[in-house]
Amino acid sequence: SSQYYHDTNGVPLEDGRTHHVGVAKGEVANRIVLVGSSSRAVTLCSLLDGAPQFSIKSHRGFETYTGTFQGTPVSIITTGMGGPMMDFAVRELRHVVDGDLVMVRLGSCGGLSPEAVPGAVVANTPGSVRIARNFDATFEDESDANYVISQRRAAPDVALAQRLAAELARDCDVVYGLNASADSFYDAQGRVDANFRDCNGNVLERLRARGVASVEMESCYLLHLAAHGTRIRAATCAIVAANRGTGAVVEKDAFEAVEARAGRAVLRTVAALPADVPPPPPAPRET
Ligand code: R1P
Ligand code: URA
Repeated sequence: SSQYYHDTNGVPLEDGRTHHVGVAKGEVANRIVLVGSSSRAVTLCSLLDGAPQFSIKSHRGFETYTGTFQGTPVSIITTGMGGPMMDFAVRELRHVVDGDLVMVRLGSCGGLSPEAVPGAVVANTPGSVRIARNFDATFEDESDANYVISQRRAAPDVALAQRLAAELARDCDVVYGLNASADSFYDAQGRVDANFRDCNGNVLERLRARGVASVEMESCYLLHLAAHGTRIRAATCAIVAANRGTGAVVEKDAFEAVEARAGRAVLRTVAALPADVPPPPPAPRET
């Protein structure tokens, strides 16, 4: 038919494909690695058994690659940047995959703790909080009201997060730490830009006081949706691009080498976890 899409009050489909991620049933494996960038997806695809059997790029910039890793079907999917993009990915992928879903994000992040040095990988075993610009604040001074940090943290699937941390530790410099997902790369991550009145001078120290080791933009959304979704097990980790305390930035070659090592660890993690085993009984998934 000529309708733009069907099911506007649910998950809109056009010709069986989700409207934004652009995938249909049968095209996505139930073990998924989520990455921010195309280049990281290319690196991970090079670690598969061969060229992906299926790939598609959506008109909204999502890329999906489905193949096998050591014989197990996996999908590598780019989310782009930000919470709303992760929201599209998690919801639309859940819609087209039957049964248990295992989702691991391999991101990049800023390091807040001294241990989170450039090139290290932060395994978010404690999960993630969220920090966001407060549109009800006046931004007249450096008030804590300017940025809202969630009191609750979104926790990962315990078994998956532990497996991920163990696999990463085989090949990478791993830090175990709480993440904060910000609604911007800039103001909510304490960056300074003279062109905007962000009044964010205390943001990083507030995050450190909460025990935050890393800051990026999507993990909290994935973990929170998984914890409130149907049969979704999720965990996250991110490669430190720069330490915000020292200002040290990773070398490009070193970053790409860690993407490959961490990528293999993440693929081993999703492939190894028995997806058809139910998650542990209702332990608190948020505290
Ligand atoms: C910002 O540079 C981007 O890098 C981080 C942030 O979460 C944000 O998406 O992750 P990715 O490298 O996975 O995109
Ligand atoms: N991604 C982020 O969101 N922040 C950083 O500092 C680095 C990567």
